[in-house]
Amino acid sequence: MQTKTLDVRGMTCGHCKISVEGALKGLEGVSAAEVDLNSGKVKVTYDESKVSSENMKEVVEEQGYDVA
Ligand SMILES: [Cu+2]
Repeated sequence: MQTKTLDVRGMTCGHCKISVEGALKGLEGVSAAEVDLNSGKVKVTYDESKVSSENMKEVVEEQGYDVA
């Protein structure tokens, strides 16, 4: 297991938090995702043999947010 922090832009409320966390947790290999709305940081715990940061970026962007 590995931990990574994503920088996500455009999250403003609890709904954004749920959308982003849900999208990431829906990826196979992601075991935890936690959004900090104040900083825009998302802490992701994942299995690097199953999921890449490119996969994470994609699903977050699909929800309408930008990943720095
Ligand atoms: Cu929102």
